[in-house]
Amino acid sequence: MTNNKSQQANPQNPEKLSELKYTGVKNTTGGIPALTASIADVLKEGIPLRGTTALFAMNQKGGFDCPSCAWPDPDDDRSPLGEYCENGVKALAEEATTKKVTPAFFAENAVYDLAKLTDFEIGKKGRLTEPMYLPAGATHYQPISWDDAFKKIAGHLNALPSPNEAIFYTSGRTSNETAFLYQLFAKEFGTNNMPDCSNMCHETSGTALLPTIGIGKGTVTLDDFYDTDVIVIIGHNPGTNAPRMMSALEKGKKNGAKIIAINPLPEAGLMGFKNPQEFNGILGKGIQLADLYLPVKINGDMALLKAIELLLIESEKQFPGEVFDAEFIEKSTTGIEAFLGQFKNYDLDTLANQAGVSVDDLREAAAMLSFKKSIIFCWGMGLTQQPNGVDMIREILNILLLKGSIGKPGAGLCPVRGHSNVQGNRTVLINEKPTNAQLDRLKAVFGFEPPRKHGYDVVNSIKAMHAGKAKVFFAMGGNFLSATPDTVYTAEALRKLDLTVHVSTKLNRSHLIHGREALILPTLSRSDKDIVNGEVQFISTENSMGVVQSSKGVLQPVSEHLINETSIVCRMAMATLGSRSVIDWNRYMYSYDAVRDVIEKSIPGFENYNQRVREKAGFYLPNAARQGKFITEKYKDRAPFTLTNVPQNILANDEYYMATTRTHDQFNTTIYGLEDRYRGIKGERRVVLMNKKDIDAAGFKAGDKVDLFNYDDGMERIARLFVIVAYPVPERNTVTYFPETNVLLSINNVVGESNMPAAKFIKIKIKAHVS
Ligand SMILES: Nc1nc2c(c(=O)[nH]1)N[C@H]1C(S)=C(S)[C@@H](COP(=O)(O)OP(=O)(O)OC[C@H]3O[C@@H](n4cnc5c(=O)[nH]c(N)nc54)[C@H](O)[C@@H]3O)O[C@H]1N2
Ligand SMILES: Nc1nc2c(c(=O)[nH]1)N[C@H]1C(S)=C(S)[C@@H](COP(=O)(O)OP(=O)(O)OC[C@H]3O[C@@H](n4cnc5c(=O)[nH]c(N)nc54)[C@H](O)[C@@H]3O)O[C@H]1N2
Ligand SMILES: [Mo]
Repeated sequence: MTNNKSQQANPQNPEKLSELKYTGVKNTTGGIPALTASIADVLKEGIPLRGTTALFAMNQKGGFDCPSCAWPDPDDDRSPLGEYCENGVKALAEEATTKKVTPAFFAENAVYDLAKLTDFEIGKKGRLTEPMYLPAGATHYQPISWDDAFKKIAGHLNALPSPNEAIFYTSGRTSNETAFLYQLFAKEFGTNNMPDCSNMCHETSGTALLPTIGIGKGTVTLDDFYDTDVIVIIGHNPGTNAPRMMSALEKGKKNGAKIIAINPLPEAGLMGFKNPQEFNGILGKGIQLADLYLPVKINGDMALLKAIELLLIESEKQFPGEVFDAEFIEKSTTGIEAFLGQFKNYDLDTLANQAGVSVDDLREAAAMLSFKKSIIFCWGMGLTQQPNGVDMIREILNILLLKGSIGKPGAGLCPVRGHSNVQGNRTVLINEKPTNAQLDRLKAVFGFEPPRKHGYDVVNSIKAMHAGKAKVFFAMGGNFLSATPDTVYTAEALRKLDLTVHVSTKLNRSHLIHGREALILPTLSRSDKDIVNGEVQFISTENSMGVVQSSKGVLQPVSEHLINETSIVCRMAMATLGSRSVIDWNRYMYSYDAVRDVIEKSIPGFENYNQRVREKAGFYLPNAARQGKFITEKYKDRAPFTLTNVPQNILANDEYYMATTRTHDQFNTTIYGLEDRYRGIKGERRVVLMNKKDIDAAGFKAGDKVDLFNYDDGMERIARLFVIVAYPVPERNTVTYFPETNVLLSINNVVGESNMPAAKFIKIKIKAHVS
């Protein structure tokens, strides 16, 4: 069976609607609905026993790390009711399912036909069970032995004229141990082409912070939330994307903290919370979370932050010495004069207008901060995926520097990471831009010369594939096609390759949009028992706050053919490098302890790794900024105030800004269901949230079917068949769900400096649907 070009698989979700029910925005999260939703998910996958066994082990000491988000577990007291949340349970149900995608399934279903399904339908097919191979021109995947699969990969890699024609992607689920070996293999093979999901996620945060505070990570710990004055949550939706953060916010509030929420959407998780792990929370009224909600316009955050600074400067003039921390500024910062000097060019009314927030609300926000010294700023994709995200995060730092509110308890920066081990992957050198110091250490430990030339990030990988400069794409997890921007362009890029390889737990669209040949390599998930030499092993991960901890799966793998990710890397390395290699891959394949020993030698901060990772709650990696030491290349032991600009956002009459977000019922491209419960949107993902005034002005009605267009780079991009929902978003702002609208995001629409896709800032036009 061969494939002709006109029969190309659909890189997008099919244009079909289900049944939208809109019941209005909620104002609390958690409580009974969250509990019942999570139990329902375990039952739906037909896994009550597997599910509950696993649930009791999730996030417990000695158990496994939840495969969902990167929010930390409490250092001591963990809830006996379970340290998990509704969305952690859904993530687990998705992995623990006993449904299987077997060779028989692939024999029955052509790639072309599978691509007619929605991502939701594809994901529900179950766990992958055996390695599969798609020969050139074939219509169906067929089984292949592990040995033959590695031979194919080795053959392709070794045939490349340059190692830089291979690209090795990582999604942030991979353990520290696998990730370290994976980057080691890529480097010994000869390339730094290691794009990862960070390049779409918190690269912006790292880019903003590394040169300014000396570390590209946050500075707070969980305990800081319990004793602080003010927590600002900007561009993040904790109720859905880090639900266990809600317990920390609740505890902080009980201890007297105030919360300011800055978001174009009045997200339920910012407004109120009923703790499903406490009886009062399950049954009671719950607590109000945000003391102040600022409905900022999309990308209005810079104006908002500058307005707050302007007002803080005013109050410092009125109450000298009481608002700013003069001693801290003098001792630990640089550039205050230029920073203060710029404000002669700003006025409050203009900034308020640009932010879309009233002057009164801005004054209230500034008043909440003026006389407080312990402030935590949390942020997520609402900032990092904006074109000026790097600048905005540095502006947040400016505020904390003014207040001396960093490097001490109860205060600091909290980028809320995404994937459960995305931060750990970076720590163990999954990075397309390794530093010379990092490479020197690897060279000293292993004795080979690692490549120095920086590699491709995600956006540059896609461009390189499209330009024919790369020929082999290997993905350690993830769903590259669907997660990345400009879907049609990216699909073209992937189709130009000689070989695409995906190490995966579940079927996804990236398996269906492939190179001339393709491989799917199935692997264990976090909750599966990883048995090596007859014993269940543990791996380790790092959470959002720099704690490294062990994780040990408890479930029987769904198929005897699954091998762990570490074996996949080691066997690929042995097949590809053979006697060229100076690394003992065979040893690492059989001993995670041996891998941890070399991580310890190669990366500072992992002293006594094997011993400390076995301690109850793991260990903290060093973080000098947390102690108020800002060790940067350029400014030595001071953190700089950064001068930034407010963007001038101008729209034509028929244009809107669009932010793409997650629903409450998905993990990135894995769609758990169709219920965005907290937003009251059920049964449909193809929606566009619009302000009522905009709907009227454009002559539409709520419920109308529309097509969405983007015209960046002088070309037309179309996402067809969406339904209008009248929603409390700022005027001329719209919100849709990813990945359905990634097709509208130009590959060139990126964040300055971090080169991340600007997925929260897409200019669109909306027209009546034509079928
Ligand atoms: N259940 C679940 N958990 C997850 C994930 C998941 O998909 N499902 N994904 C994981 C990953 S990888 C990540 S990175 C995180 C993502 O977690 P979040 O950062 O919360 O991600 P998003 O849902 O994309 O959007 C965040 C918020 O940004 C707001 N926003 C949009 N534009 C702007 C703006 O211009 N300014 C401001 N201030 N806000 C804006 C949106 O309204 C939304 O509330 O969650 C992680 N956890
Ligand atoms: N428009 C728009 N685009 C976005 C975003 C956005 O907000 N808007 N967010 C971006 C962000 S923050 C991120 S992090 C990326 C996410 O990008 P990715 O990390 O590439 O995507 P995921 O959807 O998390 O990957 C899901 C797949 O991972 C595989 N998988 C799950 N668990 C495991 C495992 O344990 N091992 C292995 N090997 N595979 C596993 C499964 O096969 C599953 O289908 O998307 C980005 N794309
Ligand atoms: Mo992410």
